[in-house]
Amino acid sequence: MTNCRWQNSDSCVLRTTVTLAWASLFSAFPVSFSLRFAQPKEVEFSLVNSCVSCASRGLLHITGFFKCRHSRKMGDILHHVSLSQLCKRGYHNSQMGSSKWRSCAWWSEEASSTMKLTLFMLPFLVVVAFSSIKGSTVYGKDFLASLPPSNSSSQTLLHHLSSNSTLQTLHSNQTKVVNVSLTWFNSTAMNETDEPHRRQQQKRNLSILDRTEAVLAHVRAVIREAKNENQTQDSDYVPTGPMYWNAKEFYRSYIEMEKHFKVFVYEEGDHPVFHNGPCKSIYSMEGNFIHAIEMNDHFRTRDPKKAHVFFLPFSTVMMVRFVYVRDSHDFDPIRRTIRDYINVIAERYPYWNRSLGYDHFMLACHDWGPYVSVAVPYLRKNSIRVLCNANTSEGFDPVKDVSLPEINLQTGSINGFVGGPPASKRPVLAFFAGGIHGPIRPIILEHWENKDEDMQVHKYLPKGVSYYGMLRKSKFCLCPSGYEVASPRLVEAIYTGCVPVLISDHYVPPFSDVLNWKMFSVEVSVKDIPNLKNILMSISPRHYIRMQKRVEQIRRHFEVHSPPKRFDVFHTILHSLWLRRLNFRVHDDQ
Ligand SMILES: *[C@@H]1O[C@H](CO)[C@@H](O)[C@H](O)[C@H]1NC(C)=O
Ligand SMILES: *[C@@H]1O[C@H](CO)[C@@H](O)[C@H](O)[C@H]1NC(C)=O
Ligand SMILES: *[C@@H]1O[C@H](CO)[C@@H](O)[C@H](O)[C@H]1NC(C)=O
Ligand SMILES: *[C@@H]1O[C@H](CO)[C@@H](O)[C@H](O)[C@H]1NC(C)=O
Ligand SMILES: *[C@@H]1O[C@H](CO)[C@@H](O)[C@H](O)[C@H]1NC(C)=O
Ligand SMILES: *[C@@H]1O[C@H](CO)[C@@H](O)[C@H](O)[C@H]1NC(C)=O
Ligand SMILES: *[C@@H]1O[C@H](CO)[C@@H](O)[C@H](O)[C@H]1NC(C)=O
Ligand SMILES: *[C@@H]1O[C@H](CO)[C@@H](O)[C@H](O)[C@H]1NC(C)=O
Ligand SMILES: *[C@@H]1O[C@H](CO)[C@@H](O)[C@H](O)[C@H]1NC(C)=O
Ligand SMILES: CC(=O)N[C@H]1CO[C@H](CO)[C@@H](O)[C@@H]1O
Repeated sequence: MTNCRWQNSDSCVLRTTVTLAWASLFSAFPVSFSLRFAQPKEVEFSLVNSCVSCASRGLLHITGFFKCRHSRKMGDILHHVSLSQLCKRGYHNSQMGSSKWRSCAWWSEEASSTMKLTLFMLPFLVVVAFSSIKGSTVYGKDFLASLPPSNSSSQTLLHHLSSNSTLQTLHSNQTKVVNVSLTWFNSTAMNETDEPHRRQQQKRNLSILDRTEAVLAHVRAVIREAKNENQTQDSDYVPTGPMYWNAKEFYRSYIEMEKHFKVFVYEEGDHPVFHNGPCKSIYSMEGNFIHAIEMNDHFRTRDPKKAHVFFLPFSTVMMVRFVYVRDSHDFDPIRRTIRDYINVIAERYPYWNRSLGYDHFMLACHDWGPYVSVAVPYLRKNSIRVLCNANTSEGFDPVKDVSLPEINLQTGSINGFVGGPPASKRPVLAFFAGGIHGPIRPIILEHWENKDEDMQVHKYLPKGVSYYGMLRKSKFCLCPSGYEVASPRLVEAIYTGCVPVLISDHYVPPFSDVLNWKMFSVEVSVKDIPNLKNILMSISPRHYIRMQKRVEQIRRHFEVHSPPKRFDVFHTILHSLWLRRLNFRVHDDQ
C-alpha cells in the first residue's frame, strides 16, 4: 500500500473566486474552458469545475476549480491557489450578508494586480451559457438551504456569525484547555440577549461539551487509579518495565484513548500543501501521519462537536517545496499561507476562537516547523505542535508540544530495516557515519575519526561496508544532532537493536512523556565527547544487556505500519496528543 496520494509537482489545482454584479442562484456544475496568462509566469489554467452561488444583494460568487500546468516553479501562484479554494463550501455564505470578502480578499486584490480580473468575466459567460444548456436550478431567496456544499453545520455557523452570538465572547485568553468548557458553560449561563430557543439550543450543545470534559475528568481519575491495578491482559502488548515512567498508567491511558479519543481533521485546504506530505525520506512522518489520520475510522471524527483535538493538516515540507521561493530565506509566504488558513478555519468554525487554539495541533518534521508556526501567535503559544525539531532553546515546550521521531523511510516502509542480533553478537563498541552537519558532528569526527578500532566513526563509510550492517554489529550507535536537534539515527539505532547514544543540547527525545530514555539510551553532553569511549566502556556488560533488551521492547513505539497497528508510532503520537489534551502527566515523580 502506498501512502502518497499526490506527488506530481508538475500540475496543481487552482481554485479562484470572482464576484460579479448580479446574477441568479446556481448550484455547482462543471464548466470547461481554459485561460492563459502571461503573468507572472507562463502558466496555463483550465477550468474544470466551478461552483456558483449568489448573495441576496445580487452578487454572484464563482468559485472556480482550475487545473494549471507549468514547467517552472510555481511559488507564489500556488500559494494563492492553495488558499483561494477555501472560499468554497459554506464560507462565502457567511460573507454574503455583508457582501464583503475577507479571506478571499487577498486573492481578488493580488489577482487584479497580476491578472486582469476582467478575464474572469469569461467564466461568467460560460456559466450562463451552461446554465441554460444544463437547465440548472435557479433558487429563490433561501439560498442557504439550496447550496449543495453548505451542510447544516455551516448554517449553524452562519447563524452565529450573523448574530452577536455569545460564542464569540466565550473564549478567555486566560483559561487553559482543560478548564475551557467550564468557562464556556458558565459564560453562557450568563446573560443571553437572544431569543429563548437559541438559548436553549446553546445550552444543549454546551452540555455536549461539558459531558466531554466530564468524561476526560473521569479518565484522569481512572488513570490515576491504574497504579493500584493488577497485571492486565492484552492480546497485543502490555507495557512493563522501567523504560516507562509509569507503565500501568501509560497502559490505562492508552486504553482510555482507544475508548474515547476523537480527532477532527479540517477538510479545508488542497493538495499539494494540505492533506498531503512526503512518505519517504527523513521527513516521512509528515505524510505518514496525515495519511494515517485521514484514513482512520476509529480516531477521526467527522463531527467537530465530538472532537477533543483539531488537526491542521498542512505539510511544512510541501510548503517549502511549493510555497517557499528557493534561496530567498523568506519564510513569509509560508507564514502567510498558515495565517490565511487559520483565518479561514477560525471564520468558518467556532472551535479555534473558543479555545484560542489550545485544542488544535499541527505536525511538522521539517527543520523549519518551529519557525513557520510563529505565523500565528496562538498557534505558537497555545496549540500543540508536534515537531521533529524539538529544540527547547527555540521554544519547544515539552509540556505542550510533542516531540516527533524523525524516521528515514527510504522505501516508504520499514520492511527489511527492523531487527538485529543480541548483545553478545555485537563486536563493535560504537558506530557513526555521516556528514559534518551542524555544530556537534565536527567535534565527534575531530576526536574519533580513525582514532580507535572500537570507535567506528566515519565521515564516509569505507567501500563495501553496509550502513545497516554496521548498526547491527555495534553495541552503541552515536546519534548526534545535525543541522537540527533530531536525528533519524535515533530510530535507525532502535530498529536495529543498537543502544542509542544521544549527543545533543536542548533536545527532548520523542515520547519522553511516557518513555524514560535513560533506561535504554546513553546521553552524552557535547563537552564530554572527548571522553566518549570511557563513558561507554564504563557501562557494565550486564547493564548493557538490559539496555539492549529494552531497546527491542520499546521498538514497537517507533515502527511505522500501514495501516497502523496498536502501540506503533502513529498510535504513540496520538497518545502524546491525548495526554496533552487530558493535561495529564504519566510520571512517577518519586
Ligand atoms: C452533508 O451532510 C450529509 C449528512 O448530514 C453528508 O452525507 C454529506 O456528505 C455532507 N456534505 C458535505 C459537503 O459535507
Ligand atoms: C452587535 O454588536 C454591536 C456592538 O457590539 C452592535 O452595534 C450591533 O447593533 C449588534 N448587532 C446586533 C444584530 O445585535
Ligand atoms: C487577555 O485579553 C485582554 C484583552 O482582551 C488583554 O488585555 C490581556 O492582556 C490578555 N491576557 C493575556 C494573558 O493574553
Ligand atoms: C462555573 O459555575 C459553577 C457553578 O455554577 C462553579 O462552581 C464553577 O466554579 C464555575 N467555573 C468557573 C470556571 O467559573
Ligand atoms: C448579567 O446580567 C446581570 C443582571 O441580569 C448583571 O448583573 C450582570 O452584570 C450581567 N453580566 C454580564 C457579564 O453582562
Ligand atoms: C446545537 O445542537 C442542535 C441540535 O442538537 C443543532 O441543531 C445546532 O446546530 C447546534 N448548535 C451549535 C452551535 O452547535
Ligand atoms: C490483585 O492481586 C492480589 C493478589 O495477587 C489480589 O489479592 C487482589 O484481589 C487483586 N486485585 C484485583 C483488583 O484484582
Ligand atoms: C474568530 O475570531 C476572528 C477574529 O477575532 C473573527 O474574524 C472570526 O469571525 C471569529 N470566528 C467565529 C466563528 O466567530
Ligand atoms: C537549538 O536552538 C539553539 C537556539 O536557537 C541553537 O543555537 C542551536 O544550534 C539549536 N540546536 C541545533 C542542533 O540546531
Ligand atoms: C477552575 C477550574 O476548574 N480549575 C481546574 C483546571 O484544571 C486543573 C487541572 O485539571 C484543576 O486542578 C483546576 O481545579
